[in-house]
Amino acid sequence: MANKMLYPRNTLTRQVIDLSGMWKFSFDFAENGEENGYPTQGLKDYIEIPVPASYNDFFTDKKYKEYCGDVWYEQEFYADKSWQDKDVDIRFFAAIHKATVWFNGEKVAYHNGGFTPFTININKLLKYDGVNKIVVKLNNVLDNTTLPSGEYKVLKDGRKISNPYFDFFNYGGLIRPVKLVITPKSSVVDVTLNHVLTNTGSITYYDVEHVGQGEVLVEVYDQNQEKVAFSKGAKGTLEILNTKLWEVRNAYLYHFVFKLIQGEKLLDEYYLDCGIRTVSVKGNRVLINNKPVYFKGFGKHEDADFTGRGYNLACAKRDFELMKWCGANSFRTSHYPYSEEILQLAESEGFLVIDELAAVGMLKSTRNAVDAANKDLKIESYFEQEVVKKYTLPNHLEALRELVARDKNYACVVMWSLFNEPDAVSSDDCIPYFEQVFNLCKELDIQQRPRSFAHIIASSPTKSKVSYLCDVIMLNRYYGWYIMGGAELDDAMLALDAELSEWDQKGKPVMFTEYGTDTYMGLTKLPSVMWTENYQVEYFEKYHEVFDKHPSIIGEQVWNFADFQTTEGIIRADGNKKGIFTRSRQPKMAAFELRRRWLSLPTDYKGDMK
Ligand code: GCB
Repeated sequence: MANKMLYPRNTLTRQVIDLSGMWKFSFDFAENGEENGYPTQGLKDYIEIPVPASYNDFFTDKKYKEYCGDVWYEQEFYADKSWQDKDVDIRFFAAIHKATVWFNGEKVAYHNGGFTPFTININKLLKYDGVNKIVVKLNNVLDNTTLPSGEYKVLKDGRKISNPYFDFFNYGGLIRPVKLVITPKSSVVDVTLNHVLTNTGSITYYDVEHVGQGEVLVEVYDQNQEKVAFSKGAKGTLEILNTKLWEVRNAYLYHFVFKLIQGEKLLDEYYLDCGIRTVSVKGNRVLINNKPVYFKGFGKHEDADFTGRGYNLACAKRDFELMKWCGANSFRTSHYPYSEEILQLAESEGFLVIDELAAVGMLKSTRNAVDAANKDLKIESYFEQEVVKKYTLPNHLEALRELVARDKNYACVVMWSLFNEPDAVSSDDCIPYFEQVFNLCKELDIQQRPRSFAHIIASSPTKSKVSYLCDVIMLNRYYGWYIMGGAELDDAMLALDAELSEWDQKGKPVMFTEYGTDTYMGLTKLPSVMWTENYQVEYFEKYHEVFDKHPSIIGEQVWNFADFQTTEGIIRADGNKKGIFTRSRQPKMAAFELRRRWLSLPTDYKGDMK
């Protein structure tokens, strides 16, 4: 069974073994790991580093931090004889950006796309009388076909360095766990849920895919461990009376159990803890359970000291506590799919998630942030390139298939963001590209979540060629920062106001997915100047005054939750400083202002505004 997406769980019939820990590792500056026999004989001249993590920030020499090319990882394990009549898979939760995997010397997988999982069945190659060896080659080189997109530069000494078309550090590595998943030969391989609300409660339509023998049985339990619904068969419905719905910041999760049985015998058991809710768009409102919601929150990054983009559950926990303290109820997984465990936290904390693909940098510019703010942007069209039509589009569609397959059942995922700041203005060639991505999303997602992309300022209401595809318009705007900053802030607000009046006419919900200012923690000045903490506060106060006047604005997600690492350059002082919190997650002045506002705005804020 190809690429099982189900999140691996230990149950009565399943076993999961985490291979996290120190792995053998080596950089491959000469790009000759294969000639040197790494796939069959293992790594030579290796060091040991932790998995999961990005490798970049462990070292003191810049050539390792900035490394661009192939790296190698190796790990060993012993198999248990009891696995002989089971399916044994290796699941890579994420590998940046292209991965080739050898198992016991055989090439077993190639995966392109760094932020979604892939699974490899190793039954036939497993050894029970000796050690088993996994060897992985990763490549983090960016080009116009990769998601995210960029290019590289070759230095005089022959080293490559990344030149991203995006504003975050191109961290590499096995950034999420690698696990062995041992399942029975007859097992559940996929589950799809969709919910409708009724006068008496709810009906969940389910579809269970399985391999091997057995009959499917589905049970639903409430939080008191009471069985509230039950059904037989691979497809069917589950009616729940007086359903406790998953509500924003008030999540209720049901425990769905999927069993494969043969007579009295349990062949397999899998479970999902998930909320029941609906999401829809009506006029210029997004409705959760048929009630309008107002999004308050952040664009984020998976980014922290030492681990880089690596899975960091402790940091994720701190982030949720800080977001709750601010009164936030939502975030966007800018600019790539986040760890599944973060979605699980959002599911139980009742956060609204805008789930974004790594389709970022589709604007041919290594000055991304500055160009993105240029209203009259004239650049070489991204979507006119033959390579983009031929290779990037299929990569994009595959990344979308993997994302929807991975995240389709989460109640917290309420919207798909299919691109961040693409060049949607300079050529009509973006139209067929966008149509295919938007259409595939609709086809794949049984819950028909709203689809959108984050618009750069050049994608104005009159110039954007593809906004008509969006169910919700998402705007990234930097009036008062990249344009008309500082002393021009009042004029900047007039420009913002004027643009929003045009969007109001479209009759669609409009949501801010980015607005913010770089702010150096500890810097204050009266009167304010750009980069000070009090300028950041003033900027937000003024934006919010404008938002409050416009009926179509259904949400505000500040850029960014925390300061984060970027490529170095003249507009980045050790990274992007637009965080409301520092990289070590301590509040700037603006955090208190957001808390004041967001705690006072009800979830259905503007619900009755026309
Ligand atoms: C943007 C990008 C985001 C950048 C941000 C900035 O428009 O979407 O990735 O970090 O601007 O701070 O410049």
